[in-house]
Amino acid sequence: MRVLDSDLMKAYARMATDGFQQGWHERNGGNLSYRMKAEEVAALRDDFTENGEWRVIGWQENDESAFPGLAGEYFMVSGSGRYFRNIELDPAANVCIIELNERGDRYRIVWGLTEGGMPTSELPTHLANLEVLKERDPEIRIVYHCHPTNTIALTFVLPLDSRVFTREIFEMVTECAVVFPEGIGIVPWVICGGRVIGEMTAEIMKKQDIAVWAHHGAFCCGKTFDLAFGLMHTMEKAAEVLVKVLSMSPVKRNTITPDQFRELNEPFGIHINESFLYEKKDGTIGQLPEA
Ligand code: 2HA
Ligand code: ZN
Repeated sequence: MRVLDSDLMKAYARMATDGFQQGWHERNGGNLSYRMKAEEVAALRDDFTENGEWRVIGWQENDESAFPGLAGEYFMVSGSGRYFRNIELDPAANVCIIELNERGDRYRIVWGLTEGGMPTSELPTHLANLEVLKERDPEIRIVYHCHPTNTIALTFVLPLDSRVFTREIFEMVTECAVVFPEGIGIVPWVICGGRVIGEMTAEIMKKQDIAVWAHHGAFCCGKTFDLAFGLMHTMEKAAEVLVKVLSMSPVKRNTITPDQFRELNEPFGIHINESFLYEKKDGTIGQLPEA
């Protein structure tokens, strides 16, 4: 089967368009990776070229990295400098499939990027995350990075603290605590494309499904494109509500209380991490938990 005719390519391209239409992918912003299933590789293999050059997987610092937990796997990833708004129009020019070698320290392009180029500048960060996630749950295959406006805006006014950021987002839309009960991890501003930010994000992904990069964007993971997109969409919706609330008042008159959050656990079959359900002294938005 041709990659262009596959359900995988269609789902990938649809997600790119959905993200672009949300306004999360200005210019070449954002990147998307998918760890392919063995049966997808088998079905599409005839469409691959296997004479591509093996290349090192380098962070911006030009050091080499290895992802042995992903050795021999195939990934669909966006191209460096490519625009999400063009992916659905011409997937083969803007996306590629890469193969990792048996040590997980070299990759080669087996499909796509027909006009030349490289996988996303965040490739090592995606692989670092996908490696941690595969270990956490082999069904988690997607890592998605975008620039969601309201979430980014909040990184200028909320404390860059996972507990506070998560709690304020949780309070905005009931659904959030149900969809990501382990909350949001926060990475302070660090240069993107490098090892430090990549490893900080992967550390968060050991337990949490979303990492916000202060003054830049967010990373999330998922088992399917629907789940990964829905996760980002849910957080960003709550962030939009919070931006609106903050534009009216620095204080909430009414909100969801810790005990009300706890009421969600049983009916929804979740366990909201208690570290987010600290007592607050008043309705001031962004207050830190009492020491
Ligand atoms: O250019 O968003 O973080 C893609 C990015 C880098
Ligand atoms: Zn970015």
